[in-house]
Amino acid sequence: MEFQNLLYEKEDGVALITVNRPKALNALNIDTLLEIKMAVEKAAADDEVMVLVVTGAGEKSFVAGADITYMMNINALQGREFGMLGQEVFRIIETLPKPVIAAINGFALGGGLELAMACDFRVCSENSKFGQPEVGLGVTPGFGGTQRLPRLVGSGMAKELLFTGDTIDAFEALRIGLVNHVAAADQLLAYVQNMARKICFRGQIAVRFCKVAVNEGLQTDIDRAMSIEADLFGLCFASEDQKEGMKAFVEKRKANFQGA
Ligand code: DAK
Repeated sequence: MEFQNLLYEKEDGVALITVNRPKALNALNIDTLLEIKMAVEKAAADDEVMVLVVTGAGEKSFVAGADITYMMNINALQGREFGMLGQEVFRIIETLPKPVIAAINGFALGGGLELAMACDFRVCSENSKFGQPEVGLGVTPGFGGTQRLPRLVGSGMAKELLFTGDTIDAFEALRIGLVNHVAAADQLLAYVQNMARKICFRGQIAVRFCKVAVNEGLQTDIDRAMSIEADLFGLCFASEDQKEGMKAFVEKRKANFQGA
């Protein structure tokens, strides 16, 4: 599969998807969104891939938003379709049965922050900048930003960022819980790849069930959420990984999980 707007690499169970339009600071146009969808589906279908990492090409930008040069002349119907495409692609990432980590290497603005927020968690470089500047362009965020930002940082902080369009730096993003870690720019990918590899050594069925339990549990009431957790916990006992994990513990050795 040939990609024009991104790079796809695979190493040691980790698929690295790099949005690659550095001249436009990796802004998202329709083709790029469609390629992200294809790359994510390719990684999802590949049994050797256990974790996905999403990043941006160049040293300056993760993704500086949806492509303003495309959006400036579209009509309401095209705007709706563009928004729905971004929402669909990001929802695929959010619900993918494999962990997805955003390695944010610079600007994560507008659609770029929305892409990062659709990932399971975020790690950024010290030079990163975050914001939802859409109100300065006369639009609302359209790829899930009004919904995921308050879920991540709370409604007051989200509304401040959405209403002002202000940009915050890496350490403010860390403080408000938008990112989990800040790494030196030249260490970012190695840092994230280490985290990804650590996940690869765990029981993959259990990892995937954790993602489902968190995602689905957050969408429902606590009693239903506990029931979802109990069902998934119970299902783990139908796996070889559970037998191997517990046997390895008793035998005082590292588990050799097969993801089965
Ligand atoms: N789109 C297109 N091109 C972009 C871009 C973007 N979002 N961001 C940067 N570029 C391009 C610049 O135009 C410039 O191109 P050339 O002039 O060289 O051809 C090149 O990238 C380098 O950018 P700068 O020269 O501006 O670089 P600086 O370091 O000076 O500034 C910056 C970097 C990130 C601060 C600045 O480029 C900037 O402010 N960029 C725009 C950031 C932004 O506003 N992002 C949010 C985009 S809006 C919806 C659906 C979707 C959306 C909304 C609604 N509905 C359906 C309702 C999504 C909205 C967005 O994401």
